[in-house]
Amino acid sequence: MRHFREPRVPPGQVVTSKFPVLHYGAVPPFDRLAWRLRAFGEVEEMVEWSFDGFMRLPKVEMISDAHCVTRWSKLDNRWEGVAFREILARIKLRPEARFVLVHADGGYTANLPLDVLDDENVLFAHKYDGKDITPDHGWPLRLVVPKRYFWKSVKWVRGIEFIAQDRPGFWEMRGYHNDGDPWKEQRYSEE
Ligand SMILES: Nc1nc2c(c(=O)[nH]1)N[C@H]1C(S)=C(S)[C@@H](COP(=O)(O)O)O[C@H]1N2
Ligand SMILES: [Mo]
Repeated sequence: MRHFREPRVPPGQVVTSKFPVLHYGAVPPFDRLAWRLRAFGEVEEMVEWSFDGFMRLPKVEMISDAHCVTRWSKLDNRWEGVAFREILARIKLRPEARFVLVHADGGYTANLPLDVLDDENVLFAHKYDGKDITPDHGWPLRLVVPKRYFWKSVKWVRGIEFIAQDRPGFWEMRGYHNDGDPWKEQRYSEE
């Protein structure tokens, strides 16, 4: 499945063929037996997946573009993983759930409205271009949200916290725009 918005490259972006590595802090170690993905917050019951359990979920392949707020865009990224909607179908949300704070190993977070994540092009990816994602790009699991700047595509995802009121994530607390729509050039919040 391919998902592109028009114009294909958002304003102020430059296309690169490289795949830059960008993150705050160190690449977290991966412990296959200890690893869990947790859905919590405004849910009737917390849901938790082990690594092997998560890998048994139905997979999809999606091709999308990545737009970093630092102005590089990388087109035609072939991701494979579990659709966000596949996860959503396995969780009973409370009616209060309207936003999501996505948590990574090491404390990085990003916030997104639930309706932005509840889209057919959002997935938790474990493969890139047919191969396991490398540790520096987020192994074993990264979120991919093509409609937002790439900082919201959280690497090393471990938690999906459903919340009633929006709460800023790591970069959103440090001056990045709360919404981060590349086509609206929502890079930084107003002073
Ligand atoms: N856990 C975590 N995820 C993260 C980040 C981070 O610092 N920690 N940086 C974000 C930013 S700013 C970008 S541009 C992309 C970069 O992804 P890449 O290194 O695979 O290109 O990851 C995003 N996801
Ligand atoms: Mo970024």
